Formats: sequence, C-alpha cells, structure tokens
Amino acid sequence: ETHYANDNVKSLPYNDRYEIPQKNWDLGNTVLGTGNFGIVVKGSVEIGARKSMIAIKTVKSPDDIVDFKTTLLELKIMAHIGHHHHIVKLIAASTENIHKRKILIGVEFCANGSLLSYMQKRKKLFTNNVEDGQMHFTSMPQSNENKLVDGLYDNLMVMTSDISTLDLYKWSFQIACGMNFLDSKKVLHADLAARNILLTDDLVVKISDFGLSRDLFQNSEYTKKTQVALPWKWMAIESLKFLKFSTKSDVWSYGVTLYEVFTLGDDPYTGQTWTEEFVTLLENGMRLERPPFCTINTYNRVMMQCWQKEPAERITFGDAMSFFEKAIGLLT
Ligand code: ACK
Repeated sequence: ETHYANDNVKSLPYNDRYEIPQKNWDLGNTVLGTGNFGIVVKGSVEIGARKSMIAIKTVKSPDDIVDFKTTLLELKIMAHIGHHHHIVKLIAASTENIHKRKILIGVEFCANGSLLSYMQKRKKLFTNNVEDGQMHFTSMPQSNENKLVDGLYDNLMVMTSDISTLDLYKWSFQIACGMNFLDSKKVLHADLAARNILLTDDLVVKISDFGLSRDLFQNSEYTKKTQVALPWKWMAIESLKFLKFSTKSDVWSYGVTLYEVFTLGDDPYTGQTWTEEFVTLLENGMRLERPPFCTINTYNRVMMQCWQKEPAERITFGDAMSFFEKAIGLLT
C-alpha cells in the first residue's frame, strides 16, 4: 500500500523557509470565506522590502483540536511539496503562536475566488460549443480577451467577459496537472471539488484546501463534527464504505469535479440526501449523467473512467492530462 505524506503528520518535518514574523503581517477585516476548519481573510505581508497582497488562512476555532490539526497539516504539506503552477502558492507562514494553537498561512490571492462561485455567476454568459454531444467547430470559441465587451459597458469589462467550452476544457486540464503533481509528491487531496479550486485574475486554476488526512476521517471527533459536511457526493465507493482514501479515490472526486465544471457548477446528484442506500446505488452502477457542456467522448473516456468501481481500473491524472491536452489542441 502506498504511503502518503498525509499519513504521518507528526513525522513530516516542518520546512520553516516560509516563516515570516507576526509583526510583518497585516490581517485585514475582509473575510473572504469560512471553510470547515479555517477562516480566510484578505491581508498583506511584508517580505524584505516587498509588501504582497495575500489570502490568510487561520484556524477557525483554536479550541477545536480538529481545526488546529487540519490547518497545521495543510501548512506542513504545502511547505513540503514546493511550488506548482496549478497548486495555490504558499507565500508566508507563521507558527510563532502555535502554543496558543494559532497558525497563519499566507497564500497567493486569487482574485476570481472559487471556481464554483465563478462558474455559477457566469452561467448566463457562456458560449457553448457542444451540441448533441459533439464539438462544433463552425462556431469556434474565442479567447476571453476577444470576448471583452467594449463601448457601452467599458467599466463592466470583467463582469461581461464571457467564458466558453474552451475554458472548461482548459480548467479540466489544469486541475489534472495540479493533481498529477500532488500524486507525484505522494500527497492526497481527499476533498477535491470545485469549491476547493481557486481562480486567479487571468483565470488560471489553483488547487487549494488539500491535506485532509485519512487519520482525520477516521478520527471520531472529525466525523462527529462534519457529519453534515462530509463530502459524500465527491467520495469514491471505497471511501464511503471503508474510509479508504488513495490517489485513486482522488481520481473519483476529479470525475465529480469535472461534472461540476461541465455543468457550470450544478450540484451533483441534485436533490439527493445522504442515506446508506446511496452507496448501494453506486455499487449497482448508478453514475452522474453526461453534462450538456462536454462531449460524449469526454464523458465516456474520462468521467466514466474516473468512476470505475475497481480503483485500479480508474484512469490516472496523467491520462486525463493527455486527453484534455489533445482536446484543447483540437479546439484552438
Ligand atoms: O468563492 P469565494 O469568494 O473564494 O469563497 C471562497 C472562500 O474564500 C472560502 O474558501 C475564498 N478564498 C479562499 N482562498 C482564497 C484565495 N487564496 N484568494 C482569494 N479568495 C480565496 C474563496
């Protein structure tokens, strides 16, 4: 069985090259969001002579051991894996007040927020190039730059920028790249979903909120706390049944994330509520249907292959990268 960095939180050494003294941090009052374990605020940090705008993640409630452990694990893993273009970049960290269970994690600011909220806002401004499950080349998708509306709506440029099928394929590719990198570093994500993917101002995907450990899922404190929040719609059969997590269960979640991407942020299995029956349905072959904005090919060769019952039969992130690289090549 593969050993993942997520499993030995205690033995994973803390790489302190990102440490910046607390006095150099400026935590703003703008709360960007609240996750399961952390709070994210907009702020800045001074490194040398340079002040950078960043997003700062802190422990949600320091009294809660699960919040603390999860945040610390995320920091340790981020500092351990180094940089990748499609993983949110760690800029600064502070563990000065770790004895008070306070941690600061400073990451690059992603102006377009989460991929999920971005897509949901753009639903009305979408150029679809897929019809009857086929790509239509007659109406070639245009890049975002060309789609900016000028004239009357000059000052609404960003709001009126359109997205097209091409963007969905690019994001699918970029998410696979980031996940392939995590895989190569033996790190599990364990909570891959569009809500945990960020978008920069130039619409580049950055995977974030990783570092959940199998340990935590097995921890009764965690299960108690997140009974409602458990990402069951994104979880593989073996994760639901045995709390078994692996790169292959991340691949399953990637498939569900693709469903979100190709529906522009629809809730998977809409209307379903959690019951044990859900696992049985999956075991009997129930799967998400093909979203309208991806081709039959994409659905059959990638999404459905992420949801093979047998983990070993699922595709790899490398396979998904090759597939989408080719698809984008055909689109551009
Ligand atoms: O969609 P949003 O506005 O963008 O809501 C979520 C929220 O915090 C909870 O995660 C936002 N957020 C998280 N990290 C960042 C970041 N590095 N840059 C910008 N926004 C962020 C996210």
